[in-house]
Amino acid sequence: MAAFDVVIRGGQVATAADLFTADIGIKDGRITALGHELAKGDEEHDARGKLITPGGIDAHCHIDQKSSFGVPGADDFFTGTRSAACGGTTTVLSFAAQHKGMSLRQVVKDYHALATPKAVIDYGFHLIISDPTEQVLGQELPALIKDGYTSFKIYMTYDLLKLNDREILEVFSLARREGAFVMVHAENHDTIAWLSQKLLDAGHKAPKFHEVSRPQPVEREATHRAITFAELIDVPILIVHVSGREAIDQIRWAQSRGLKIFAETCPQYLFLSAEDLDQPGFEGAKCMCSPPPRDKANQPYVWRGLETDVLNIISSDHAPYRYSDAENGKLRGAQDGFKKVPNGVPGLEVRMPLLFSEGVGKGRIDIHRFVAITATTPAKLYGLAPRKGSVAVGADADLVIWDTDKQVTISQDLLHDAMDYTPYQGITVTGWPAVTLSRGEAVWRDGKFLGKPGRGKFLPRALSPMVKPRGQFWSGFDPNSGRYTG
Ligand code: DUC
Ligand code: ZN
Ligand code: ZN
Repeated sequence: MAAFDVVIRGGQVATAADLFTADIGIKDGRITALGHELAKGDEEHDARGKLITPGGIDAHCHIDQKSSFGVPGADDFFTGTRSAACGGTTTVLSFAAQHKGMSLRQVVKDYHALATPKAVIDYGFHLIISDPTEQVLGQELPALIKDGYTSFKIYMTYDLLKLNDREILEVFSLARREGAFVMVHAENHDTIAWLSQKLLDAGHKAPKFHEVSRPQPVEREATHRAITFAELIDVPILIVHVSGREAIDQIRWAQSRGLKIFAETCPQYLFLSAEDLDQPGFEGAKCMCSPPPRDKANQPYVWRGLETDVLNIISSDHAPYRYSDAENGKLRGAQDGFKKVPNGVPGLEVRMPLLFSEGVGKGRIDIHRFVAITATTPAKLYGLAPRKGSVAVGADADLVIWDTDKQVTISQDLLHDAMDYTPYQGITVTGWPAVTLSRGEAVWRDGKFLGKPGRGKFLPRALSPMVKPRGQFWSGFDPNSGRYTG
């Protein structure tokens, strides 16, 4: 019997810290040896002259989830995870979304039923908390955190999802007590509602007014408010899908004061701009997501934020609504205007290649930073390390062997999701995964998808050590015990 099921020979391995040439020996889905001239494996990959990175972790994607309007997304767990794998992502964290009145436990069961038979790569769930009742906060959520659902997203906007300030404080307080991690969608709801109404009253229905209705100060204010609440409660939080300089400045300010505020951005804020919302007909809807892409001058700020670790991770926020579908797609809004368009853009498959090409290839970030923001830091923040997110003995063999010279012009017909468009159509990137391995098994090789539905495993997640409170409530007051601790 061979010592290894799989050996990857002679690649140059990049981690968040190191760059070295080694053979990688894999047994039972895990890396069991890193060395030179390892014994033969049952299967061999020749990676000489090739770069190897950890498989990507996409920590924010919406798969088989309905929008808050009840509009279903285009991808199920097969097409969603297939497209992730073909673009070098080996783990997805998707959402189990509670709507008002639903039991969280039931929501989780329902999402498992969707994912179990179809997922091609490993997956976990963040919860979305939209109805923080006593039952939910007192019983269901603490029990689910113990079962490995250690993070949850809350919304400061969207009629059917948003929490008020008091509810946010309640959720933050619970997260602190249980050691869980809260992700915050930070936009000021009433301002968006007021601006949108004014725009629609004046007859401004086109997609470009989506950005006008959600300008940067709206995101800045909500980001600041979330930071303030996190400081009061003394709980680390993560601001999701940070779009631009105004919010980035708030986050940098908070971090410089020693607060544990983490932040995520997405490819749409690096590669799209508000100009893309202003296209002939209703086409601009293809680039509508929230927060919206900003002006072009904003893009370098987002790159800078990633480079300097103000922004700690990059996720796709894959929220796939087809264009040519008047009921469940972007064209829903063609009649009544931008407010009716489901928000979101696809991006699971192109996140890694876009970042590799325009980030590493163009010298905006180095290869270590690329690995950190696409895999290692999301693994650490969301309780997946050390099993996921690096190349190390004992870790799952989730790896990408890159063809660093391959030029690809992104086009929807090359992609493997269930969409009818990509907002990145026509962008040429240099570098694409030649092989994606999930627990040692090639799920993408030389342009062919090889995975099987149902092979992906659910990942219960640990509490993250990065998410420990600093130990001091504001002014030493503990709202749980009612006592001063400072
Ligand atoms: N905004 C969200 O808040 N979620 C899904 C996609 C989007 O654009
Ligand atoms: Zn969001
Ligand atoms: Zn999202």
